[in-house]
Parts: sequence; structure tokens; C-alpha cells
Amino acid sequence: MGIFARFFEKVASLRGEPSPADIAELQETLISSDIGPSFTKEILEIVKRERGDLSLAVKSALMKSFISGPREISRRQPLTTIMVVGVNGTGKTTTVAKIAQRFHLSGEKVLLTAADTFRAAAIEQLSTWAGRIGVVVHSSSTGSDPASVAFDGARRAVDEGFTLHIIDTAGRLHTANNLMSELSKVKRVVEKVSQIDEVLLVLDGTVGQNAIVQAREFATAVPITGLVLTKMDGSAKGGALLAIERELSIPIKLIGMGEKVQDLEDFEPSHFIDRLLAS
Ligand SMILES: Nc1nc2c(ncn2[C@@H]2O[C@H](COP(=O)(O)OP(=O)(O)O)[C@@H](O)[C@H]2O)c(=O)[nH]1
Ligand SMILES: [Mg+2]
Repeated sequence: MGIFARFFEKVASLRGEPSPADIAELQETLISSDIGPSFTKEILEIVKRERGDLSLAVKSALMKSFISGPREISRRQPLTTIMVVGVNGTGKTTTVAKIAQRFHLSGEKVLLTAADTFRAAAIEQLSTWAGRIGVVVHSSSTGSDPASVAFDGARRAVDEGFTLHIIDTAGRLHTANNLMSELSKVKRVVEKVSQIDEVLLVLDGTVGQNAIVQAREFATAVPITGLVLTKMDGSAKGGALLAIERELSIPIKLIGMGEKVQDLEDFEPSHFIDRLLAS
């Protein structure tokens, strides 16, 4: 059942003005859907105020929470450069692989750069994906300077005629300040060679409001051009998506729907809302 179905069922059962008990029940269903406190409040205001078609009014409030404008990955000729950032474990490397596979299948020449040089396992993970998909990976040894690995990757992308270069980065949080300055250095250094067209922030869609805190922190280091919400498969917390885009005013471009390389979807607000409302 879509997370809003229970809300709409309750709304449909209301006769006349909602009582305080009705409002409390509606509030509870909204909070459990993870849409966040400010949006919960806004929807309850609509419930109290609206005398016409309530479900239409709520749907249009949902729709308005999403920013309008393009959600495709920005492209540049002859080479597009994407930097993928986010906290460890959110799904960065998996998302890099998913994007790589998508563009590889459409005939592009894809280079992946392993700029998460902190752990050997991270470099291996990206190389394994690259091997499976059939794209080239640029990497260096564990502990090398991420910015110089990214710079070399960018040079190689230009010199060898790649059309898409995706840079995977580290996301360890215990050294947050270093991480943030490292990310801005990666961007600065790569841009000596080629413009970065997208900085995609990967957020775990199941952590709810916490994702908003993470996003604000990353945005201080690099300008985020798009969000990728992962682990949206099997999550009843789809409402977080709404709260996140609303609070951050950054478009959600892609959603991760599983651990497999093909489990990547374009984000389409109207489809998403239909799914939320489905009973
Ligand atoms: N269910 C699910 N798991 C995912 C998704 N994306 C990534 N994962 C899993 O999350 C874990 C961390 O992913 P990884 O790409 O290594 O994260 P990173 O540390 O940010 O690079 C792995 O077990 C992935 O298989 C997704 O969309 N759905
Ligand atoms: Mg990783």
C-alpha cells in the first residue's frame, strides 16, 4: 500500500469538519510516512482549511513540493564529467556502476576513476564492476592522493577520447573536515582539465531526515547538481524523498531500486506521487 493510502482512506471517511482526534490520527500517518515535520504541518493545514476536493488539494501540494526543471544528467560534447559524492555505505560505488552500465549500453565510451583511495576494497569494488560491465577503470594504489588520481583520470579521459568520465569518491565521515576539503580539491584539480558537469550526491533513502543533514554538509564543499536516492526498493519511507527535495531545492535525478547494476530509475515526480497514493 502506498504510504499515503492510509491517509487518504482516513480523509475519505471524514464527515464534516475533522475533529481533533481525526487530526491527530492524520498527523500520525503523515509522520510515519517520513515526509518531515514542516510538510506534515502544511498538509494538516490543508485538511483543516480545504472545503472542496481534499484529496486533489493534497495531491497538488505534493506535486508542488518538487522543483520543476530538467532531471536528466547534463551532457557536454565531446566529454561529460560526473563526480559522485556521499557518505560511506550510501551506495556511491554501486551508483557509479549503474550509471556506467546505462551509458555503456547506449554506446558511450565510459571511464571510471577510483578516487576513493582510502581503502583497497573500494578500488577493487569499482574495478570488479568495471570488469563486469565492460568499461575501463582508472585507479592507483591505496593511499594515493585522491585529487591526483582524479586529475590523471581526467587527463586520460581527454587523451583517450572517452565520452563519459565518472569519478567515484571517498565518504568516510569521521574525518569530515578533511573529507570536505578533499572533495573540493578533487573538483578544483579535475577542472584544470575538464569542466565537471554533474556533482551527484548519493543519499540513502531509508535514513529519512538525516539525509538532509548530510546533504547540507556536502553542499558546503561542492555545489551539488543532483541527488541520487538509493535503497528505495523495499522501503516504506518514500516520503523522505519528498522532504529531501523540498528542503534542499536540489533535483532528485535518479533512484536506486536494488543492488543489481540495472536497478536504476530516472526520477519522475508524477509517477512517484501516483505510487505514494496507490492503494
Ligand atoms: N537495496 C539496495 N541496496 C543498495 C542500493 N544501492 C547500493 N546498495 C547496497 O549498499 C551497500 C553499499 O553500497 P556501496 O556502493 O559500496 O556504497 P558506497 O560506500 O557509498 O560506495 C552495498 O551492499 C550495495 O549493494 C539500492 O539501490 N538498493
Ligand atoms: Mg564506495
